[in-house]
Formats: sequence, structure tokens, C-alpha cells
Amino acid sequence: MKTKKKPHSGPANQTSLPQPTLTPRQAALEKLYRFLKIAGFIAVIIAVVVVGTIYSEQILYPFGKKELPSGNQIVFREPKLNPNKPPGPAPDGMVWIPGGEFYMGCEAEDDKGGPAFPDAAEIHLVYVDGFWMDKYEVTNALFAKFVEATGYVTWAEKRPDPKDFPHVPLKHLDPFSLVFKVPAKGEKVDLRNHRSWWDIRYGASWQQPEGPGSNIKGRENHPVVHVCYYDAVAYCAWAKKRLPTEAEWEFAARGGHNRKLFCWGDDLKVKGKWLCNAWQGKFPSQNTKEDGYETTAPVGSYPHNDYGLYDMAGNVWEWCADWYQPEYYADSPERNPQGPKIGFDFFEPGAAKRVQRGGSFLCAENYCARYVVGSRHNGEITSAANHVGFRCVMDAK
Ligand SMILES: [Ca+2]
Ligand SMILES: [Ca+2]
Repeated sequence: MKTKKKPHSGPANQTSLPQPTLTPRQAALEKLYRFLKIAGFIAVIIAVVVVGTIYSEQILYPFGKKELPSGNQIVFREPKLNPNKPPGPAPDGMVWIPGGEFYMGCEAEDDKGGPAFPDAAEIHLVYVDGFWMDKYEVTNALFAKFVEATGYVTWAEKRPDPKDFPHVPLKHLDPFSLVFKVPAKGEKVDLRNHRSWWDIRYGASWQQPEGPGSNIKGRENHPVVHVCYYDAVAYCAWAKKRLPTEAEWEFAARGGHNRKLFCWGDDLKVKGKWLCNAWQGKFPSQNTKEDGYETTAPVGSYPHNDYGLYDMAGNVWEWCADWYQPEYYADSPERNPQGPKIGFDFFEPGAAKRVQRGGSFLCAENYCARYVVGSRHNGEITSAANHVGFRCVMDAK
């Protein structure tokens, strides 16, 4: 009897199949393939570890980190700016500064790798609300309107209080202000001694910037100078405005750019041109006037920053509302800082000082250099000079 042959099926049949025999060459290639697979896998792991180690800082801190002079570390992140939506039509001569977060302070280093501006070296994240700001420094023409309307007399035009100058004979206490003078030819100048270039000029004032015999004719559009802190505050009150806080001033000056050295970027000159009125040459004896001006320039002579503000670097210093303390940044509030409660500077412990910002036509690479946007300066509140002015801000309504 014939039986139907069952078809082969399943593993039993497969196991029964003869295994293909690899030739020695095939076996060697297969070994090599296995080796390369394992070696490749290990190589990838090693590469990941090496690259990760080399770039660990960038991976962990994509915006960088920095050790501050206090020993604290700051880990940077992207600051959040407020949307740039003005709350209404701009008041005359003002632009909307949207506010938001920014890194306040200055990271510039000196030749030895230390902070170039120690009082600004504690970089910290700050938030400010939006506000209106004058496009320009307050001009002689505007200050004249204020004086005409109010009869205001500036401090430099008044006889100094003998209590403030106990060592000066009364007969010498005539109204005065400080005027820059180029030191005499051949005079050895110590840059630590500002008396070498500051002249106590009797009769110098905003109307007579170089003293008796000078005037502001033809300089109506130049920034007003020889105004002390109180003079600036009086003008602001008349104009229904106020002085900016130091944080507002710096936020505005940065024009929305994060951690730049200058209002316009990281290079002092752009396409070989100066973008502010400062000092070129060796201060205080040689001024090459490469930027076109020896003293003040008409406001708006250089390009505006990205918020539409002119002369936030150079031309004249600008008074801020804050009292000055060199160590304030180490412990200042994160939101809308208003400055310390009192002014104190260990270099001049007896002087009540407020903040000034932006540098002036006297700032040079070899002296001052505070056209650097995050740097700070200060002034005694009743003192004036021919390189100090101000601009105003206004709250959003
Ligand atoms: Ca200049
Ligand atoms: Ca200025």
C-alpha cells in the first residue's frame, strides 16, 4: 500500500538540513565584520565622551557662565525682553523703551585679566518696566526755556555755601564751576590726579560754559552743561518728567542687545568710524578730534542706538536718580532697582554722590573709557562741570 509522503515542514526539517560551510575567507570576513561592529560602537562612545568633555561647558551652559569678583558664579541665560508696544503716542522728543530683562554691568577686562571697571563687574540679571526716554541729552535751548519759565538759578551760578568749603577763605567763595583745561606743554601729568586738567573757573555756568566772556550762542543744540544733580532734578520737575534710574539708563543704552561692550556692538569703531563723541589721542594733552569734535557736539551728531536714542555713549555724562555705591551691584534687587539708600564712595567718603552714566567727550582709551555701556561713574550732587548734563524719562501712563 502506497502511503502519501508527508511534506517536510517545521524546524525538524530545517535542523536536519546540512549547515552551509563557510570558506576560510568568508569566516575571516565575518570575524572582521563583527570586530568592526564592536569597535565602531566603542569608537562612537569614546567620541561622544571626548566631544562631551571638550564641549561640556557649552552643552551645560549654552549662554556661558562667569566667576564674578565676589567669588560667586553667574550662569547666563537668554534675557526676555518685553514686546516693543508703546502704550500710546510718544511724548514730544521721547521714544518708548520697552523694558524687560538684561544683564546689568560690565565684563570688560584690564591688561591683567581683572575687571576693567570693578564697580560694574558684578554682572547680574535685572528687570525694568517700560518707560519713555528723551531721544537726546537736554539741550541749551530746552534748558533756557526752563530758566525763562521759572527764573531758576543753577548751583554753579550761586555763591557756594561756606559750610561746604570750610577751608576756603570767604573772599574766594565766588560762584564757580569746573572747566577742562589742557595741561601746560611739558607738564608731567599723573592720571590719578585730576587737578592736572580741571580748572576752578569763576563765573563758569551753563550760559558761560568756558567762563566770563564765553556764551552759548550757536550752541543752542548742544547739551546743557555745568548742571548739578539738583539742577537736573529741578528741570525734570518743570518738564513733568524725572531722571532715569541707573538700571533704566543702562537698559535703554543697550538698545536691546545682550552683553555687548558698547551701545552698538563689541567694536569701538565701526568701519573705521567713531560712533560717539569721545577723546582720541593721549588724554589729557593730545586730542586728535578724529570724531569731529573737541568738546561738546550738537546732540544727535552720531547714529542712534536700536531704541532710537542718541549720545548714550559720550558727548556729556548723564545724571541718574540713584545714589552711588561702588558695591551696590553685589546685592541689588532684581526688579526695577532704585539704587542704594545713601551715597557712599570709599575713595571720597565725605561726598554725597549720585550716579552718572555714558562717559563724555573727555573719555579716552587711556583714561576713563566709560563710553563702555555697562561702566559706571558718579558725581557729588552739588558739583558741576563742562562735561556733565542729563536727559529725562517719563513713566507710561
Ligand atoms: Ca571728540
Ligand atoms: Ca551722553
